[in-house]
Amino acid sequence: MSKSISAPRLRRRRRRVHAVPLLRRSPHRFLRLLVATATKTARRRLAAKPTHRVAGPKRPKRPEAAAEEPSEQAVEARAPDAAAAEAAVAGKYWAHRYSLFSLYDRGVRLDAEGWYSATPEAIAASQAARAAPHDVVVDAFAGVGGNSIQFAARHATRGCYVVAVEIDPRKVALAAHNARVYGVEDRIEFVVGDFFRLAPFLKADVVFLSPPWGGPSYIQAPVYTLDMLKPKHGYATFQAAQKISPNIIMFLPRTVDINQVQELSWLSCPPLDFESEENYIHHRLKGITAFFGKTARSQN
Ligand code: MGP
Ligand code: SAH
Repeated sequence: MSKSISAPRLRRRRRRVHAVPLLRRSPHRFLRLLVATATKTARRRLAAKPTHRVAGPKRPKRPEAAAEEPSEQAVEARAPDAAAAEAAVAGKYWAHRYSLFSLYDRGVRLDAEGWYSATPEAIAASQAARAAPHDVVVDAFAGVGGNSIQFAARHATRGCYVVAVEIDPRKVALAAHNARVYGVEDRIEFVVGDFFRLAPFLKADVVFLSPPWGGPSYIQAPVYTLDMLKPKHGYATFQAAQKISPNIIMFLPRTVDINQVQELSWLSCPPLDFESEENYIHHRLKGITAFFGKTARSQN
């Protein structure tokens, strides 16, 4: 179910950058540049985390490939509170595991936020279908990899390239692991960093935005307004993405004020093409996807 609204195109702007460490080597010049100027932010964050190991929730047996993962310690190190939260959330969302990741039984891993935030696989696949075969895609809030994996998987034979940005290094480790489970790790560059700092330095054809909505309690507000997005207002998030590309896909709560979302297209002059789509899993409305620029169907 979708509705489309046409409008003309948009203008881009740029700003300064900070950089971050990559989890693996990058064949791309701009990413090598990021490595060279890496800030110590991510390392400090890791150092501040408790390092003692506790029993986490029961997980399926790991595939052998995971044993070679360099950042395995970051995945396994859990504070007791985090482990408890993970177990509780996993319990609530366990029934959704295959709609989140159809290959769940092959060793997919999620943390607490991942369980309630990962985009269901079928929705992520339909969002990925809006990128063109050779597009470079930035997944700005990559989480445990639900969207990055589908962008990479869809264009597996055509060299689509995904840059997955995520501020939490433990989630990047989980996403990298999950990408290996899906066999698409070669098509994704994982970057630990703050999207708002990185955006001015990135170039891509399409930007995908699925920022935090404020946790599962977001649904308590009858109408979700863009100022409720985290860590910044939806306008600021959209403007950061515009520095990279006018072709933006945004995954938003089902209760979002759609008029406010459409107004984002007017942050450009001329305004961007716009389309919104309701996303259902088993006849349940899970979220709304907004498409801007060439990702809107009116342009295709
Ligand atoms: P939901 O609205 O919390 O409903 O999440 P849920 O738990 O599926 O149960 P239902 O029975 O009410 O349908 C629906 C979907 O929204 C999740 O599968 C995620 O893909 C997405 N989602 C939920 N949250 C809280 C977030 C979030 O904070 N950020 C992002 N990016 N996506 C989220
Ligand atoms: N689409 C993802 C889920 C995203 S949840 C999936 O399918 O797995 C939103 C993610 O944004 C969280 O993992 C959170 O850690 C991350 N995040 C929050 N602030 C960020 C920032 N400033 N830059 C990059 N990532 C950020």
